[in-house]
Amino acid sequence: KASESGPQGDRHSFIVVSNRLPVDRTIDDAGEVVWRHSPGGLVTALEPVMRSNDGAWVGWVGQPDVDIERFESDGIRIVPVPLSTEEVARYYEGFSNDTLWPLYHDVIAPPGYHREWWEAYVRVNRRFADAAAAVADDGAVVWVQDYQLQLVPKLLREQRPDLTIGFFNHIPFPPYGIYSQLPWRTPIIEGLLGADVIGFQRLADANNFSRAVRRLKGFTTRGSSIDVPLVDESPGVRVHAPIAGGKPTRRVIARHFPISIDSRGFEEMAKRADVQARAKQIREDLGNPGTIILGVDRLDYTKGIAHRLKAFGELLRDGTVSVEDVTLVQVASPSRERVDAYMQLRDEVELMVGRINGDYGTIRHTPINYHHASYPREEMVALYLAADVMLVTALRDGMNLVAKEYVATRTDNDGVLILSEFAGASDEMKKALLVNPHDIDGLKATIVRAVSMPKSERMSRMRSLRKRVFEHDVARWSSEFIDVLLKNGHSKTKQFET
Ligand code: GDG
Repeated sequence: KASESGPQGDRHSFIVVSNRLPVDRTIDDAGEVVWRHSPGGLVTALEPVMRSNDGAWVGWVGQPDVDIERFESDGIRIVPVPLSTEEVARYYEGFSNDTLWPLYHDVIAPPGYHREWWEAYVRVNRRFADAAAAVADDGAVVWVQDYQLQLVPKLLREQRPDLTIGFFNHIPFPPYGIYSQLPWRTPIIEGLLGADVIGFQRLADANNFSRAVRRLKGFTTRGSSIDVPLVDESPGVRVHAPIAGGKPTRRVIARHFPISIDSRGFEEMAKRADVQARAKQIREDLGNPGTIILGVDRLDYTKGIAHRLKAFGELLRDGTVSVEDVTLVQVASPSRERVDAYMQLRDEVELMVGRINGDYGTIRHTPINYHHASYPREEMVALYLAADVMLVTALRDGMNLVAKEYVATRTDNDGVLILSEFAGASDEMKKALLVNPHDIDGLKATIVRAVSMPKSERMSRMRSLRKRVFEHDVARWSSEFIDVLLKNGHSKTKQFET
């Protein structure tokens, strides 16, 4: 359906814009460029909508200084946005990952505020908006993803008032007292308000955002609705009831749409004989311990890895758990390795792992089986299946998909999920053992409770968790978002298949 790329052709009625494209550019042994499809949850959810609505995906290929023509990958039109080495350093590693990321996660690490990072952020957001505008058909639906692109909704609306624009924030939105530190707090709010619908993970995030809008812009908010005065009364814009005696407004919806996973996909993988055999092998290779506790995280300071290591180390020190009975497997996938805070974190975590293993290990048993590595999806699922207890101790997390993935793979209805109340997932996963990871004694008591929980309780909790994760999968998340978007969007938007 998509026409050939070219200056005029190639217009689409559904466009997803995200920092990273769902494809990886790799160079094979022969020096040839190979595109590998990387099927994350977002891609799985959006693929059907993409196909039935002539969709395109706008984003960066993940490598600096390469300018690539539009192309097709697995039926999806790919529209690459180039970034220079300097832009990667300033817009991506700098402003996105060293300013916004720590600020939006409750300043767990100190955010850096640098004007040249902000300038690059503005410049790159404009490039993404231009790229989306160039391929958007008349009245198209554009869905912008995440904190790297918060200015895109406004920049896009300015040049294309015919579009219906959605935005989804995958990370938390902080309370105003924290958000207000940001020197560029007002332009970012204005950037987001260019959207018709702004989605957040939790109700609390949406409320934090609405409060920031009231404080910084003085606009009226009612529930999830925000009245944004119309500066430019472009024809076709759906005008909401004018404020008494004031200017006409457009309505922006800011509410929560908790993201999820492709639950069936994970379940199917968990049922595969080879994956189950691998899970058994993992248990054997670990010496068949009584209990395997698992942690799986990007190596990120928001994930509370040090807190869980501290709790586990103290349990060994106290003799409450023994190295013969309990093993902690920790997968820490390499992440943002050029950002200082991440280098420091790696040192901190690896020092702790080394100390605990040195203090409590024996020739036969190593308390913490630590991996600074990234694994194929099959191996992750085998690890979930091998784990009796899944330990999620994030200090702040938009959602945390790992918690949902663990539950989806447990077709035997067994296994205990320990889940931080600071992860968005805790709003839905009430039958997990909820913890405050800052409370080390509480965390230790919860680990002990999980290790000794009777099977009947494990199963009744897991059944209820599974029900939630299967009823609310990522396909439902995207269709709910798109439904609300179409209802609140532009009148020019034509028929759209969800
Ligand atoms: C952000 C928000 C929100 C991890 N290591 C490997 C691997 N993973 C996969 C997991 C999971 C994903 O990465 C991580 O997702 P999370 O949700 O846990 O965390 P973030 O990366 O911080 O994601 C978060 C999410 O966006 C979605 O909105 O939930 O709050 O921070 O799918 O399985 N996958 C493979 N190998 C690894 O080594 N294959």
